[in-house]
Amino acid sequence: MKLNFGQPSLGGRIEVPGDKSISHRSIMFGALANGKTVIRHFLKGEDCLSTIDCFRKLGVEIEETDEEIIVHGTGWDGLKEPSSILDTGNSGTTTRLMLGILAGLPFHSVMIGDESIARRPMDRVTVPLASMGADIAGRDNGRFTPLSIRGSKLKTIEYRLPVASAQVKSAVIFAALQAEGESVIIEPEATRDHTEKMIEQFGGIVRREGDRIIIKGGQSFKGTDVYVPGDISSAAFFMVAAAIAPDSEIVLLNTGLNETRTGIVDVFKQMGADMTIEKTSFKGEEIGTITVRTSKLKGTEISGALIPRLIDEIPVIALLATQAEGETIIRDAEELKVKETNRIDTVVDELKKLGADIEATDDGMIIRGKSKLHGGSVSSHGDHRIGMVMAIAALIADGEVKLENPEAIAVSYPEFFEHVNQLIK
Ligand code: SPQ
Repeated sequence: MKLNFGQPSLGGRIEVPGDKSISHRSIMFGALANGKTVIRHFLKGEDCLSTIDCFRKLGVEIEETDEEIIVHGTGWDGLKEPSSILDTGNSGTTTRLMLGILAGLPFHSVMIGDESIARRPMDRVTVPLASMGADIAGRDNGRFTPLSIRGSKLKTIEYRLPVASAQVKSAVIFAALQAEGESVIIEPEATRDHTEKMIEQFGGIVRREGDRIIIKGGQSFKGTDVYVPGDISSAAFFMVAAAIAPDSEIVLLNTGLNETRTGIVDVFKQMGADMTIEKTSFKGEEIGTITVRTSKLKGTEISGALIPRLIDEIPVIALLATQAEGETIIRDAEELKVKETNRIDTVVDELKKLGADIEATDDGMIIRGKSKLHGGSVSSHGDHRIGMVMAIAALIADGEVKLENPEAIAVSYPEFFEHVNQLIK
């Protein structure tokens, strides 16, 4: 795809698609609940469609209209042995969270994903699940897909997560919900808490005591209405675009502002961005309007407890940092190496091709600004977030950017280029 925008100003109001993490979980809880769940502003990206497909194969009726997704929940007991392989596509969330669900169900299932999923570690989930009694086999001792899951009776667990991961936490929560008694999960750093919030939304109970999450097994859920807020991880691309393009202002309506996801807002403040936030409503998840204008930015340091609160935004924050005066240092972000691609390497390599002064470190990157970006040939490497970073970089680049494999963007933001075109003044 040839991107030749001519360094435009940007302006306008958009609502980004629904939050990917919340959309996945709304299908999962909707299926596990008894009765009907109606989901509005669901993300119809490829990843969440994979989750729908897996639950259909487990016997759940799911209706799709333009406005809503309706899940006819079967309850835990109503899920059926799938007669074909569950294909989770490119979605790490689907693969890992489904493992926690399937581990305790009384049937056999097989799960497979795409080439990127086949490279991503699943032992971070299969190891704690095995200690709860799960029977999961897979390539390289259960480390990689394809995986075969034979449902078994699960025991409780007290588990300290070795990495700050909402996917591992959520998989263990799903398994703990099926064990008899109380399980405790201890987080090294707080990660996104959509699973916990959704347990409550569907009528269940979860306790949080400091860094301990306490889950009682044997809970059943009741179908409900879910509104999915705009995904702050998608909004991030346009927050950055507005800050770095000349004479620009972008308003992002109905964006999710859950505290465990707003690390990027903190970074914008640290870097001196011209941004306002207005909280508009609260229903299960906080929501608000984010407005960003062209900004004079300064470099910053991003590390520690902030990292899980912005892990998926780091690639686009790297682009932002190329347009800030001084040095930006990102530390403690080794987790980036096990995403759809090794996002430390892919973002560093691709931004370099457009003239950025950026270098990879063992656990993050160092970016020196401010650099003038130029045209060039880059690739998404099949990673939706890298594809979108490069398209936003093309907005400020002097010259044409050729983007290879832009299709990957449909994983989380099918309307991305429509919104880019709408915002060009
Ligand atoms: O679902 P997937 O492929 O893992 O998606 C990513 C993304 O960039 O969209 C990561 F590659 O988001 C993860 C996120 O990084 C979604 C997620 C969740 O919904 O629980 C949690 C994070 O992953 P992790 O491994 O830190 O728990």
